Amino acid sequence: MPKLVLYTTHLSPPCRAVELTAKALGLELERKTINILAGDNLTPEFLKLNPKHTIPVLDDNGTIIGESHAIMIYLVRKYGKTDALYPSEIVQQARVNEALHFESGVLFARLRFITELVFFARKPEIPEDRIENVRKAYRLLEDSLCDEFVAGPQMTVADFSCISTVASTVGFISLDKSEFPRTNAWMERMKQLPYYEESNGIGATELGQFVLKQLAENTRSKV
Ligand SMILES: N[C@@H](CCC(=O)N[C@@H](CS)C(=O)NCC(=O)O)C(=O)O
Repeated sequence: MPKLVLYTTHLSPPCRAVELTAKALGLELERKTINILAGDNLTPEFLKLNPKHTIPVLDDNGTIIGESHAIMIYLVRKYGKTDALYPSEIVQQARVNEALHFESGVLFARLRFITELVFFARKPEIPEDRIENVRKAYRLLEDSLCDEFVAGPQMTVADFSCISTVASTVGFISLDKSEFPRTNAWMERMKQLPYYEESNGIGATELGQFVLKQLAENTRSKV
């Protein structure tokens, strides 16, 4: 078994995406918890690992990788017994890459535009245009979900990436079943994974609740 160290926290969607991937591959991770709100990611030691000061960061016996999408692909290519989670076939791989970039550039970016305001700028409410941007992202996901999974009929790392963010956002911006039936069905499918709750469900729920709690606290401290 390789010695894989992951700098991570359950609250972070990209960290959870990597944790889902590791579980799917049967890999054990040594988790080192990084508390971003306490500034653990800004220490000189951490900045040496990742000057971009983001988590997750993987340390695979001295090989350091500091980006969830890159880490997931690395783990599948290096340790996967098959290429199912990140297909080698060029067209299938392009579909997975497309969904990974959608997660990074749209789904996660729009969540982060909110969490930064709530946790760091301490805003008492989420501006309506940022909520609307998330709803538009839900719509884009719904309209592109024409198969069982986000990049086709098989589950891939793109599903881990997208579910980590969407399951977090729904904690404070609802994803109505009648308006987004395909997305809700896909989420239910992902929840069937035996390791889903441990690797993603608990942390996603925690993040949603934490956003709501922090908004209430920001409101109180404004008064
Ligand atoms: N595209 C990156 C995004 C990573 C990211 O922004 N992580 C957040 C936590 S969810 C973080 O580390 N923020 C701290 C910072 O930017 O200083 C990935 O997927 O790894």
